Amino acid sequence: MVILKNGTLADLAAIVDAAAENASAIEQLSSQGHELSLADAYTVQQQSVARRLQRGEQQVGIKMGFTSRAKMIQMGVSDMIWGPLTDAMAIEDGAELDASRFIHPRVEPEIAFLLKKPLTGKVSLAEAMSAVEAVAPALEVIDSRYRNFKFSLQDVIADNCSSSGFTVGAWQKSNVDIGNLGMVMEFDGAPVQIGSSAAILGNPWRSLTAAARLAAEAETELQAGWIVLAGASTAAEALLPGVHVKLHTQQLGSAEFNVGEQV
Ligand code: OOG
Ligand code: MG
Repeated sequence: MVILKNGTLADLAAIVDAAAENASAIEQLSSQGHELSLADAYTVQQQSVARRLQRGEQQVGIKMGFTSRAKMIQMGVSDMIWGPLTDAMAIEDGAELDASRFIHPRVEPEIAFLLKKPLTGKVSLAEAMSAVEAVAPALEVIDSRYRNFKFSLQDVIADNCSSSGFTVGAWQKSNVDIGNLGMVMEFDGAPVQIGSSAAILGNPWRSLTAAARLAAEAETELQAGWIVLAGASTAAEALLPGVHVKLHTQQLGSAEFNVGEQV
């Protein structure tokens, strides 16, 4: 049963959107007494992203979340989630991140796919691979709008899966074997997270087939030209003012950004 305290799903979408816009933390929807189904949570997500699009942002892809055990354990959830990425979230490789735009940002190492064909439904690994133009190392900046970065599965879905920024390194040919690549995320040259791309569902390509399945369930498709983030291979690390963040991967190159001094 859906229990909605004071208002509609659209009101909740306005609340999470405003929290992101103003970089101000809110109570979890679940602790405010809102009992959302997963479908309701995705409706809130969609309506909050619609507000961004109304302000002129463009959708440039989607991100997958909780595709590794490391992330599920860190956040205490065990189901895959997904949500849209917009152009306003993109951080140029090597650029400076304005940390004042965020509440309590964290960063995590990922793999990105660039689609050259639309993808939806139950697709084989070979079909998924043939829809991809290029692959790249990526850093995702997540910033839960909930106090203390704590949430239920419905809360985090409604909050567009904590999406707030992403950097994609130089695109590489999609025939690079990404099944088991070493990934080292450094802060000022010192490793803070070390893992393998195999931590992402055993192979990051599986995250793309899962995304295609989720798109079909939502009666939509992943579009040509979109970026798909496969999900983090390790736990996320809290960003610090002034820090230089760099992800090194075996074979696939690197991605990096600097955090501004202003918090
Ligand atoms: C939710 C987003 C999860 C990932 O890569 O697993 C995610 C969160 O951890 O706040 O982006
Ligand atoms: Mg992520």
